[in-house]
Amino acid sequence: MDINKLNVSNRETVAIVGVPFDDKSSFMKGAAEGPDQIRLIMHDGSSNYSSESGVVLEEDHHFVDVGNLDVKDYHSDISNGVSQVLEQCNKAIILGGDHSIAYPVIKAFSQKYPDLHILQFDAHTDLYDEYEGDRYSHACPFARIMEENLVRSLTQIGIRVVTPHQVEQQKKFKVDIITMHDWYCNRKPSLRGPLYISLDLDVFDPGFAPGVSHHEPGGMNPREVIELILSIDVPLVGADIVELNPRRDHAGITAMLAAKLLKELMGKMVKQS
Ligand SMILES: [Mn+2]
Repeated sequence: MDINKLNVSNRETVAIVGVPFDDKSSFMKGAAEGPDQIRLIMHDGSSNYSSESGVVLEEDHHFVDVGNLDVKDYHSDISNGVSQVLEQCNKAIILGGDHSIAYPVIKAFSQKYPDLHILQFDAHTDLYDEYEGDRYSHACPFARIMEENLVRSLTQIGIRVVTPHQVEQQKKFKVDIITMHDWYCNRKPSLRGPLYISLDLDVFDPGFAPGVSHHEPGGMNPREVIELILSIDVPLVGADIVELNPRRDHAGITAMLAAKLLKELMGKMVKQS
């Protein structure tokens, strides 16, 4: 990471930070290759930098990519790295990496934004108290976030895998879950700000996003998520895009979707500033 790149006068510039980390993936490795793959496809010349919110994104003006964090210690390196970034600017988007990074990332955000609300797009709740003996597995980050009271509320959308243990955790932490079925029946999230979006690419149907480690059929389509991003009417201060596994992708289809979402999230942030 090159923090000096953030030497910009405008604190509303959006920082992009990569976290190439998949040590906490339970099933398959590869998500560590996600950040660089998203950059590669975003800048390959096949598309431009316009977003559907009407903002044409300019690098080093609207956004600055500070590169990747060097992660040796899962907790301190990620959390301190993101804190450093948030000292320089007000908004950041983190490219994962597996979903375990959300815990140290959101810890850093919560120090800057004590009233943070989270909207999590995911097939899974990631609320396990522990998974295969690891309390920091990518199946657990939102249990850690909620038990440490890091945020004011957690809303999950797209959920389609729920175990009895997770139902208990949902009740304990008062998580608002909009299952895929609820969404299909037109239940919409009520959003509050400052808002942080945690976007696990497995929220999408595997037909749209095969490049993830856990395929869960019956998911969202890209249009639905883009429309939801466009409809946000509360301050959006941060986001992550996680679980891209380039080893499972086909023709870069999932990486391109991740790059598109990155542009839409940046477009929304820039438009609000
Ligand atoms: Mn997931």
